[in-house]
Amino acid sequence: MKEDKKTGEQLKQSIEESYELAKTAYTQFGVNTDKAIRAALDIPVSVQCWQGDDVTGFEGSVGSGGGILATGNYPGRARNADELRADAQFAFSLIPGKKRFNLHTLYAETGGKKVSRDELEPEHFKTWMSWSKKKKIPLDFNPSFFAHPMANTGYTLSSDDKRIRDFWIRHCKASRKIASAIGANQGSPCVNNIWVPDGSKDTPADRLSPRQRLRDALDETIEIKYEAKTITDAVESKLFGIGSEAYVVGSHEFYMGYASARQIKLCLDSGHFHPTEALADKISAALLFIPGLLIHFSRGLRWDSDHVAIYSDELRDTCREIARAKCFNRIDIALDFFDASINRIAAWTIGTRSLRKGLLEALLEPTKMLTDAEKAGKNHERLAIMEELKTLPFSAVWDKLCFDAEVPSGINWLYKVDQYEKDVLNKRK
Ligand code: RNT
Ligand code: ZN
Repeated sequence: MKEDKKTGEQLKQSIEESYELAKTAYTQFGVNTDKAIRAALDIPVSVQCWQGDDVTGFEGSVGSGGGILATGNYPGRARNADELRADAQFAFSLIPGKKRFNLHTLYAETGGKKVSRDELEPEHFKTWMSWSKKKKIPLDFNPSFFAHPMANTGYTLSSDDKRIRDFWIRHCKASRKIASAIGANQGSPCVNNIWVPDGSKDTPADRLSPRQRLRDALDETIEIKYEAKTITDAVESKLFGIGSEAYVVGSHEFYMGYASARQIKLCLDSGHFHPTEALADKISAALLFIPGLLIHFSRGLRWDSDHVAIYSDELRDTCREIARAKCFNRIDIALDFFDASINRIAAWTIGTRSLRKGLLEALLEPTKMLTDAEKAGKNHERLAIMEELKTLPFSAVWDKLCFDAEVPSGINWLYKVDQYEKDVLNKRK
């Protein structure tokens, strides 16, 4: 493979030419590609900070724990906040469309001082907040219930030890306070997503009590009210984790019920279900009963392995369902993967570009044509159109989107990552 050495003018011309042909092809299906490009660029995607440093954070801890695990040893991991910000900014220059940056409390900057997780304050995120303002990248947030001595029993908010439970309740409260301060600072709600690893390696005898405790602990936390324009609360379910193979307290049914009863958002992570279960089918059902969803695009390989999101059928189906629901205002879109075995900036770029591709493709769907065929009982027509859509000149529209967003089209971004690896990452020892 060779780098495309076209000059700016030549590149522009070839992109525009192919795009004109593509536009005509889509017109046959009544689709306005210009409109779809603008809409796709306008959807914020929350990029997970933890791909940049293998979920390590700045507390000086060694591993993620809590059932999650970044495997691999590719050189160049960001070792501190400045490196993480620089890497993210570089990745953002290769990724089209609106972006947010998703932090964990692990990424607090305490100036070398040890601050207990239940004592964290908004001030420990002030550098993040000013960076976010300056770069116009809004932030999202997560309390961190893992990689901590108080999480060693495998139970946090649902622990039967009141001392442990109260510690994590205080942590969760601190996290919401910080998220709300971030939201006020950036003038848009900060999504605070609660995921707890709590569960059991082997078959428990009592499945109920931890769930009652989790419900009550969450209630105690969300009882503190913040203005809706500063914070969005979400809860994330899971099927199993490493060390919680037999039982996870915060299962899908638990959080579906909880989010619906308390009218908060539900986080669906594409790696958190049985392998043949897909998020696409859950969206329309869940949206009937809860105010909105947070989606973690990930990729499970055999298990919740957190591989880099790719332009898979599953991702594309999920994007289509979001677009069909016409509920972009009720669905927060985020990424959640961490692969330490490949260049981490490439990982961010591949995952986020693939998701944006999925969103663009979804917005290029002539949905009404499909539902009309369905209503008329012509399911062969529905299937025929769906099949034709798959081979329309999508890549020409994608290249045009990248061009409009002033990021590299095609594979050209890869050469920039190579250069950054040589100039910056390889110098980190
Ligand atoms: C874990 C959850 C959770 C984490 C991040 C780091 O299984 O998916 O979202 O990946 O909070
Ligand atoms: Zn997740």
